[in-house]
Amino acid sequence: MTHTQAWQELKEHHRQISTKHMRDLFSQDPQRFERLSLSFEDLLFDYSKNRITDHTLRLLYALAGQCGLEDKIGRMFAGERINCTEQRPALHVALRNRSSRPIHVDGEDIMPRVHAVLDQMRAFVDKVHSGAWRGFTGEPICDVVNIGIGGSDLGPRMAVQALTPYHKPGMKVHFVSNIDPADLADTLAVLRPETTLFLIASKTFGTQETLANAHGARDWFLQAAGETEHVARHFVALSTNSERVRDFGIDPANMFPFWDWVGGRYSLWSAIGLSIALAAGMDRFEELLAGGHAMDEHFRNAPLDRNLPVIMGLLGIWYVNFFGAATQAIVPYAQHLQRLPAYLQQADMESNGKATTCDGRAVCCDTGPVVWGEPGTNGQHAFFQLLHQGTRLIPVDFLVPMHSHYAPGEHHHILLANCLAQCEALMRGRTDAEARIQMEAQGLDQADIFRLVPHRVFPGNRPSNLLMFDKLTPRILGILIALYEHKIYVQGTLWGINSFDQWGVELGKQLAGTILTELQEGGALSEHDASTAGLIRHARRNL
Ligand code: G6Q
Repeated sequence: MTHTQAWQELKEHHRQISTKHMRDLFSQDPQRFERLSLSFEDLLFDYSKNRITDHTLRLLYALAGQCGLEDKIGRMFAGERINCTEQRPALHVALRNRSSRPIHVDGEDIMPRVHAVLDQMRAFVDKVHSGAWRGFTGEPICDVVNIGIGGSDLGPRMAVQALTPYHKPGMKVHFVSNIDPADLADTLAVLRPETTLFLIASKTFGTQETLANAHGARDWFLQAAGETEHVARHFVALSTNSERVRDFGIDPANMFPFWDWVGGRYSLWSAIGLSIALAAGMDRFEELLAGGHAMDEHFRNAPLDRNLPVIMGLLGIWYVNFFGAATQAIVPYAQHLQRLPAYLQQADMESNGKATTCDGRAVCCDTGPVVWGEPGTNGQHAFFQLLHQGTRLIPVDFLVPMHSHYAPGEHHHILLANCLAQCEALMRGRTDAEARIQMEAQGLDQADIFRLVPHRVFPGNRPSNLLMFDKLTPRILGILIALYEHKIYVQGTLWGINSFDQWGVELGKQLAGTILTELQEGGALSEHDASTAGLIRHARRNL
């Protein structure tokens, strides 16, 4: 990317535009909002409050073109092995392919397999909801516990919470991920084994935390149930690895499969989404898939300059690589999207937190930013101070529904007003003169005004996107998640990195093994640095 003509021109253009204020760009162009916003179904994407002009956009589209973005998008949908280090396709789009278009992997159309698992999920979910699936005492299931971590936890956990208004009455879904025993203990404390169903969610079925928690849950269950034959009514597996599922003691008939071409952090659309379907019903889960598919079709077909994920991805590159922005804030003005920042943190940082290009060379520019955030309005009373007056440039994505699922009226209007006010304030800031006028109106004397002006000035010119939609439905949730997934792919493609591997996570899976043995079994320590060795000895003395 850095060798393209467009990159060089963008560098020069950045020098010119970095002194321009968005206030002026707005006052010079009354049509700026109309020109720099796009609709997709009931989603309105406003990107007019960015530090861009038409020329910036032209150069960014040229950059995408010179990096072969359209070809790379086609390669993903065609099932090519774009996950170059693991030699796999990245086909989460197949999981939500609602068209009759076949998708091939090694010459096989994988769509019949995808549909078979969806049918299996529907049959199971219907049985649980109707009470046909019962626990070992004959009571119906009313609590579901998803045991998984990382991609086998964050997506379903976020989506289950997002779809709270759609939850089936009498059905509660819980999540256990952390190996800290507090997580499992707190969850089990409020449950009855007779009416609890455990979903052991693990692509590999080899993840230490998940297996330890699954064993803990099974021990807890067997203390009440006694006979291991009852495990079959209370434990199902969501995995790609049937041998390990059998070794754990789960009947492969109770396994919901998926495949190695589904990345963990892209897997909520697969059997890993069973907790979503159990919470809200299979019809709602399929609406989520349909939303994701609608965004896929848009991403595949829309021209670059009308393409939401492409525009979002390019804007992100503009800030990371030209303005030096190190982080990206995600602020949903929707309580039920509370887990969205954590979900996107993994989706983005695990995908694009890389410094090596697909062909094995070091990248020569920054890649994925730190992604973080909290829902509004809570965030306003916490970190927004730094967004407004701190020394760093932090682009913000705001998300807000127009309507609430809950009582209409003031609460939601206050929420919406706050969201719009924050976008406006970040863009406009407050000038010296405006700060003075405000303080004069408040009756402050001139000495105080003089003293306080520097503190009450806001520089503004701080960029944000606004994603505004009608209501938080399964379909719009699917659209939003797919939008971010594709944005991440656009950026990974331009940076020339592989967005679909995660060697940093694999490292974590290997590291603790030796130290665990040393902690548990004593004996001579293997080669460690002095600090680690000292800490292990300290822990041994105090365990
Ligand atoms: C996601 C990562 C990682 C993974 C977890 C759990 O893309 O690969 O977060 O999802 O480590 O792995 P398992 O599902 O195999 O237990």
